[in-house]
Amino acid sequence: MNLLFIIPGFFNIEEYQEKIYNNNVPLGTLQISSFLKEKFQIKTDLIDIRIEKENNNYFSLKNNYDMIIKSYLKILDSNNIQKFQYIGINCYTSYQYLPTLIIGNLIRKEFPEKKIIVGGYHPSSYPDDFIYKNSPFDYIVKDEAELSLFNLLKKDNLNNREFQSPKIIEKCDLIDINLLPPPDYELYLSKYSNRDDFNFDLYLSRGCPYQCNFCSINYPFRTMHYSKFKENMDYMIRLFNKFKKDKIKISFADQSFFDNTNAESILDYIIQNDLQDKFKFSCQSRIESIANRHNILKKIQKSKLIIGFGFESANPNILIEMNKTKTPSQYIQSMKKIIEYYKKNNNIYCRINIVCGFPGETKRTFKKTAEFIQKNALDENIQISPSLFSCYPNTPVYRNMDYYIKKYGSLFNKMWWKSNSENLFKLSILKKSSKQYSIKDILLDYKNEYTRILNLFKHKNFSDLIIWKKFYSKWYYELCEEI
Ligand code: B12
Ligand code: SF4
Repeated sequence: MNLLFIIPGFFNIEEYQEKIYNNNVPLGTLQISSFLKEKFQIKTDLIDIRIEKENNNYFSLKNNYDMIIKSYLKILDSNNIQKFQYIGINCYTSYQYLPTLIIGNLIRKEFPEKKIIVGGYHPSSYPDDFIYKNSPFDYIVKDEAELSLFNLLKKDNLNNREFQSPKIIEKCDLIDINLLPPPDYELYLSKYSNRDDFNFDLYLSRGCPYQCNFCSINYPFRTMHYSKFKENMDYMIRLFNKFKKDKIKISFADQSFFDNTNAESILDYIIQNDLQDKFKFSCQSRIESIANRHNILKKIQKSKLIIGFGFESANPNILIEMNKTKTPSQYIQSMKKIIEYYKKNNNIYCRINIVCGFPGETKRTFKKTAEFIQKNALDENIQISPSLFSCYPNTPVYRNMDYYIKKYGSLFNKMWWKSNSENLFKLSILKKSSKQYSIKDILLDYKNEYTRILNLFKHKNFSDLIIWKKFYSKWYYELCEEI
């Protein structure tokens, strides 16, 4: 039995996005790979189309269809697709929906005997998007896929295609993440051994105890035992030595790292083993989970863990609409406390994430957040990461768009992921966040205000800033020309 995983690329993206979308290992897929290897005598391989030489993520699907098909076919051939019975495509984001369809159709046409399984965040939210006349897919697996795939491969009849139309595999029992082997990083390292620019993600929990309105509906929250973390970390270190990789960036993919009861022990482990000198660790955290934990803040400094705080906005109404907090003034105070701590301690910096253009955002609420940052956060130990709100399916915002349309006059692009003509990221942003605040106004404020603020920060990455500014300026002028 053998299974080839495919990670689709993107269409029509630009340098700015390529930098963000391509630098992580496909963690969930590698987890499935090691799990199935442990359960069956199965051989797995993986093609990461995002970074294959033949692929060009900048191509627009509309104008380059034939060329794209040619390059995909070359990639499949050179990776020996003929040798595999099962093909598993990870349609992780909705930006990869169209590439997933194209790859699926191509495989069905050129290699008709293959069984094609699709999973990931987009099929989990919209499985029906993969069901249509002559759909190439055999199975659409929703949500966490380890047990679904295990059951499927156990029962399946390999000799012929059973279904005329795809079969949806609904979520089954929750897997105990402590029973999983470490993700199959070895597969990725051996396949892309020359690559040095990616982040290695490691997770210690799944799901999230919160549900912000802009985030996809989460898996049930559960954490790994500390001993399991050690096992996975030791395995990773052994692999990095084997593949002679140093200066590796390790990101904890946990959605809220400090909600994990083992977080403090993990920091102790890093410090005791001097791992902070070998690797650059980062994670994402809620503000409330550490604001009053002085002891943890000290350990964060020592372990040089870079934390991205999902602050998002300094406007109380927007914070409530986001379901970020029910007590916005306390929340904003906690952010201030953390900033003060970082300002006084020089060992390490943190990152503050901001979301602009959430439904209900007006010029006034936008300014309020920018002013908060300028007043409180200008310091060499703070970085900021402002981004525009993208409306993904399977989020409370997308599902309840009528509420925002009625209350604020917001304007959405429905089913934006099906468009083949544009950069999908641009379509995923609201046309209007509120009645008087269109995407064009937001873009102008966003690029002007944050260019000004980012230039005030002492330590910044100039090349990233230039790429960021180029992307948003070009987009703004495109919108001006449309009118
Ligand atoms: C950690 C994380 C990241 C990490 C990367 C993690 C990694 N290495 O894969 C970073 C920070 C790099 C990242 C980047 C991005 N992310 Co992200 N990310 C997450 C987060 C918080 C958790 C995902 C995770 O690691 N889960 C744990 C792992 C073990 O499981 P998994 O990946 O879900 O895999 C399971 C299933 O998907 C499935 N599966 C996976 N592969 C396959 C293959 C087959 C064949 C099958 C059948 C099933 C299957 O089974 C796996 C195991 O159970 C989710 C939030 C959320 N609500 O879940 C967002 C989330 C997935 N990200 C999202 C987005 C949009 C992005 C970005 C585009 C963000 C951006 N604007 O820059 C980029 C794109 C990167 C890319 N590769 O394309 C969205 C996707 C929404 C959508 N519908 O498109 C989410 C849901 C957040 C949100 N806004 O709601 N992300
Ligand atoms: S945005 Fe972060 S804290 Fe909020 S639900 Fe998503 S993962 Fe959890």
